[in-house]
Amino acid sequence: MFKPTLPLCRQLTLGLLKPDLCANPLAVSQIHKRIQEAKFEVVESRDLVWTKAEAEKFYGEHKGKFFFERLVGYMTSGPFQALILSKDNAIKDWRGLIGPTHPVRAAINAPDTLRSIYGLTDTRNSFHGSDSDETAKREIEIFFPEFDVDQWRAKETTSTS
Ligand code: IDP
Ligand code: MG
Repeated sequence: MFKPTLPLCRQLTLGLLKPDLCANPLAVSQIHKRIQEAKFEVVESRDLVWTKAEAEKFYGEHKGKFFFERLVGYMTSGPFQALILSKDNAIKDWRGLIGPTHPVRAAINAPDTLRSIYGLTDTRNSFHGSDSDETAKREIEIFFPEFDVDQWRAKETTSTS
């Protein structure tokens, strides 16, 4: 029998508060306030430090680019925070809240965004956000191996249909 299903709206994304930001506890608490105001639910949160190999693996798609070594050095420079965030359209909304990759461009084109306010340079841009459902699942499972993304999505679909 045909069973109509509503489109899945509530999404998960993986956010990172990068090491430059986490060196400043006041900034971290300001960010969490912005996260709350933007109606994201923080599903899981974890503070960690990366090895060089972990950073190289996560950013494997950028291997060979001129900024790769700098990026790996930055991401291994100190503790940072990984967040599973949930909201309708979480992927697009989180990337919207953090803003364009390059903080100087963000300051010109999207001055209210977090990278515009907190980002330091093209590399040290303070935030990460997944760019698709597939990437979100892969990235969440890197930081939260015990979190079952498929199960969460199945439950969300059932409860909204
Ligand atoms: P995104 O983080 O906005 O998705 P990506 O292109 O995936 O941007 O780049 C990953 C990370 O690499 C950025 O967040 C930033 O830290 C760094 N990066 C990207 N482009 C540049 C650049 O042109 N110069 C220096 N660092 C860069
Ligand atoms: Mg990216």
